[in-house]
Amino acid sequence: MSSDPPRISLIGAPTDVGASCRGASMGPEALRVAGLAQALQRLGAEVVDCGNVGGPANPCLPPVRGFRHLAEVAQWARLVHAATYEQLAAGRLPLLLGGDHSMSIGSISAVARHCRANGRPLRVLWLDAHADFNTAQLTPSGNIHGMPVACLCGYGPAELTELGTAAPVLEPSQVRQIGIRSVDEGEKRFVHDVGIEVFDMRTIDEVGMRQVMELALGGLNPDTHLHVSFDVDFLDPDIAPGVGTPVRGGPSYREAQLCMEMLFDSGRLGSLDVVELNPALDVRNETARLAVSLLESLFGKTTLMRKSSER
Ligand code: 5AB
Ligand code: MN
Ligand code: MN
Ligand code: MN
Repeated sequence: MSSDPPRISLIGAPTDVGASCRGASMGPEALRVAGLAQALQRLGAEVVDCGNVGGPANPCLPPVRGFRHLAEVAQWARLVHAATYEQLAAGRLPLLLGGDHSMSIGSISAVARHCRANGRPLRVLWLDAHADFNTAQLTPSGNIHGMPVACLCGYGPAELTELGTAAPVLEPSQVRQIGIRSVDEGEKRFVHDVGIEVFDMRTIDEVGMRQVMELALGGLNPDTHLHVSFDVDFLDPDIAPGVGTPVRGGPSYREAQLCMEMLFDSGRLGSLDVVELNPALDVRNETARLAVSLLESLFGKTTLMRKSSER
């Protein structure tokens, strides 16, 4: 594994047009206030804060033909795609600060385009309470933050499936979902039919986070680019209340830390989204501070010195 310090570019995407509950647009600033850049620098990373992408405001309209704010979500996705691609092309690790989860359509399409251009395999780990695999026909809400995985796999409108690279952006076989515990009825069948590998909470209960992570990270090539899409509602809401769509029964503090530590140990992290943090629902920014603590583990913080043979 290369021991070069990571060169991280923070990119804020202050949008909540993909959700019905407002407030995720304040997520980037809450993560900055919680000391994200300084925490990463303490671990030896070189960190540049690129500031925020400036997209359309939230018009607060009802869904139209199964989508709320489709034009605005698509515009944010294009802007996030461009900002992410620019940092990848410069050889840096983009760390997207959301924003609701629809912005991952922009970041992950840029990552896929970058991997295609460089002939590198891509794997996406989706840490979330939700499968985010709805379509306009299946969605109970019209909220596009419940659709990004489907869009990335080619199921969705052209403005969300064709972003800078040929659709589908992802094959289901490139995706692993972890922590899932809320899937809508139609979505459940669709996830099953396309064959996404899902490590739901029951699996984590039964075999433990360690084995789940070993399986989710299994079969990576030395040059695989790993993208982690971290929806903060992955965490149990008792420890992470600052999210718009909480679901009880998520990973504990310790399980989440182990998940992050094992992601670091993979040595493959190439890009990252931190999404769905909603400071309007948080308590004294504690969810943002928890996210920063987890990102410290993701970027290599350990309790003890580790022998090189343990990597
Ligand atoms: B999130 C729900 N499945 O589609 C829907 O937080 C919730 O990005 C989606 O995972 C949650 O509206 C989207 C009920
Ligand atoms: Mn999500
Ligand atoms: Mn979620
Ligand atoms: Mn959510």
